[in-house]
Amino acid sequence: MNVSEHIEAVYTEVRRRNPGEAEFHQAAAEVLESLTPALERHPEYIETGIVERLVEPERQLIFRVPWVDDRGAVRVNRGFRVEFSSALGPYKGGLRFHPSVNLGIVKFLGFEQIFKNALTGMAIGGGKGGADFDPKGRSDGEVMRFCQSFMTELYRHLGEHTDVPAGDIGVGGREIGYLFGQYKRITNRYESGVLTGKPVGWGGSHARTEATGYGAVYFTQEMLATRGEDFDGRRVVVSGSGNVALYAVEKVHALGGRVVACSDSSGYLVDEDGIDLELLKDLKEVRRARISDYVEAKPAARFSARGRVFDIPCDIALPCATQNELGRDDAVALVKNGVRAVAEGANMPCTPEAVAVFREAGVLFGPGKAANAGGVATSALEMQQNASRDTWSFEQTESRLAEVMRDVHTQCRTTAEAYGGNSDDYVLGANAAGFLRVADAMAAQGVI
Ligand code: NDP
Ligand code: 2IT
Repeated sequence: MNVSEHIEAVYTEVRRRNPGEAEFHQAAAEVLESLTPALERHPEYIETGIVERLVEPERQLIFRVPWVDDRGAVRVNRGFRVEFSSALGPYKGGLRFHPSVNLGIVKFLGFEQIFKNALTGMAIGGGKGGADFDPKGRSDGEVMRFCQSFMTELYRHLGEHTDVPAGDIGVGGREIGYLFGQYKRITNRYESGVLTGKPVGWGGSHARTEATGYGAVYFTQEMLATRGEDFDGRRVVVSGSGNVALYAVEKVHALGGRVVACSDSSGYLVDEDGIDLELLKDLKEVRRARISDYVEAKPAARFSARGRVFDIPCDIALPCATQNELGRDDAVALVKNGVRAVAEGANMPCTPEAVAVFREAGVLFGPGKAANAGGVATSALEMQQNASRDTWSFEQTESRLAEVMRDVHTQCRTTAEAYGGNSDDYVLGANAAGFLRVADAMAAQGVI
């Protein structure tokens, strides 16, 4: 069997064994397609079954999460934690609370996380979890009881050297606080490093809140620099208006760009003056409101419940909401409007068809594994601070983040050049570089 046949056989088996998990199939296909040159140079990875082992999580947990709502009614959600790979360190990756969460989504996210975490150069394995709980419209008390019930099951699988969750969609500082409190209560241990994304003041790291959005913009800045360009004076569209999107907007503005549109699941917002970030932060971080409310405070802006945010002309697009939010038609519209660069702040926001459109048009494209790695990298910095009982300044932490993003960018380009001959192929570069680091560790650790 040659390398292509081997990869095809692994993919066929992934589909057969994981029926109905469309997002996991999609994520696996994207990585596997990039591995031919790496496996041709390393036949020992085929002999030791590295790829077959990588696509099978080390452990998958699914559990009942019962809780009582404010009216006294019993609710039941489903919780997940997929511990995908511990080759490089404890399982590491966020928790997502969203009604769309199912096993296939958690597995796609956990699989991506393995390679992303490897790219950061830190000692972190890959995992992901969450629940089909919808925090929208829930009181703080309801969210607290849900988090306590979730942790009452999950705590036995966690530990600072075992599995270290963080936030993702629907999980921010509030939820991490409740989860940490329950873990501490059950275990009777103040184990700071068991969760990251904690608020600053009791174990959280400066710049973790900002890290994913800032990191995605740093990565884009590096991509633009390869063509002698930068953010200054550029029009930018950012989708989403959550944690990643807000801090992407903040950094774009700091670098002289202008974000003219953003979105949430109810529609999108255009503000030609540039998004007023203080207003948007107050709406989203404090009031937990909809972006349509922005227009009440700023009537010159326009909200649209229909249509597509990526139809708004821009030089740079940063999809920062959710998977498969940017399809072929969006990509065609962006290219027609002259987009120069696209970087994925979210995980897998661009469909494979959209990525193909960018590739054909020669648009710089930064895949999520590389572009949004700043969040988890700063989580690893939080773990370092917790382990040494130290607190670094914002500046010190942000400069480490910037250094990691520059290094991830360089790794993508040099690996793409070495394994495919085209240093602009960030998809190949990110997948191959992440894979090689994990594969080396797996080969050394034996068949486990
Ligand atoms: P948040 O919950 O803070 O924000 C999510 C944003 O995306 C909201 O604006 C939300 O709108 C929108 N959104 C979510 N789901 C959908 C959907 N199905 N359709 C349309 N819009 C949707 O999450 P984050 O900002 O933390 O995460 C955003 C993305 O970034 C995710 O893909 C996540 O996996 C990824 N990511 C996050 C990291 C982090 O550190 N937080 C690190 C790396 C990647 P609404 O409020 O209306 O639901
Ligand atoms: O997708 C991601 O990288 C995250 N949600 C952050 C994970 C983490 O452990 O900080």
